[in-house]
Amino acid sequence: MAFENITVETRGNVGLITLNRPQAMNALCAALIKELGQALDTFEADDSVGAVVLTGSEKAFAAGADIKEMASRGYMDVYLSNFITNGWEQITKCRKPIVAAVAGFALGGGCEVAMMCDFILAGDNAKFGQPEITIGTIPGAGGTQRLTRAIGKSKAMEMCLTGRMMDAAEAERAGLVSRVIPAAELVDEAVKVAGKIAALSRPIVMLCKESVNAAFETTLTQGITFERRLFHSTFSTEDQKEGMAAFVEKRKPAFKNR
Ligand code: CO8
Repeated sequence: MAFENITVETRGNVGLITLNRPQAMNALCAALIKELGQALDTFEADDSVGAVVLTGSEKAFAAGADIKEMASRGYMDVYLSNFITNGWEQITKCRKPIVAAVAGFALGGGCEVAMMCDFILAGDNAKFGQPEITIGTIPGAGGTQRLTRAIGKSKAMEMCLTGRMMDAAEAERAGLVSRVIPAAELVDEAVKVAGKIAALSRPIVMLCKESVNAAFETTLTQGITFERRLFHSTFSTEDQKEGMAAFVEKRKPAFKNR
């Protein structure tokens, strides 16, 4: 499939999507978001791919929604077209894990896209921010919600109300990113991590992702019950039998995704 705003490749069992609008700091124009959704759909349906890495350039993961594209839009236009909902959902609906590899700017919609992924690996030059307030609007793709859940009220409120950017070290301290990696090694490391996940049992990985995500939607008691049901269900799989037998027999498991 030919894309204009992203590049797409596979590295072993990992799908790699690179946002590629260098002239606009990877600003998320409608065409880019549509292509991103198509690429994710393709990887989701591809049995040879077990996990996805989403990255940008070393300078910018994405500097937000395309301001030039939306600047003159009116209320009825954004309301009726359901601006933002259309095209973004593939990221959060994808059942295969998506690792965000963020170097440079991840601002506004860029920070929101990174937070829609399952975890974020940050390059040491990464800068996260929700600067919408400085251009007369507010985050519109989950920034006020996901950032607050990730780093707590005080930091999220300060960032959303002032537009202050957070560097990679602060983002790691605050729990927004799982690890900081030298920017030049970021994509290779992200592909390595995603490759490790992709080599595991696909259904078990999906169940695990589903269970962690339930933590954001349920009470603790409901979440723990949900987790227990999924845990019990893993005992119906061939891969649980294989994984535990391999441990006992001191060999590597050969998962069949069954
Ligand atoms: N939209 C459109 N063009 C952009 C954007 C953007 N978000 N960001 C950068 N560009 C363009 C610039 O206009 C410039 O283009 P040109 O050369 O034609 O003038 C080019 O990219 C390079 O940018 P700069 O010259 O500004 O580069 P600097 O290194 O000086 O600054 C910054 C880099 C700090 C990233 C700066 O460009 C900046 O502040 N960008 C805007 C950041 C921002 O406000 N983002 C939030 C946007 S609003 C949003 O995301 C709402 C999300 C809602 C959901 C999303 C729905 C799709």
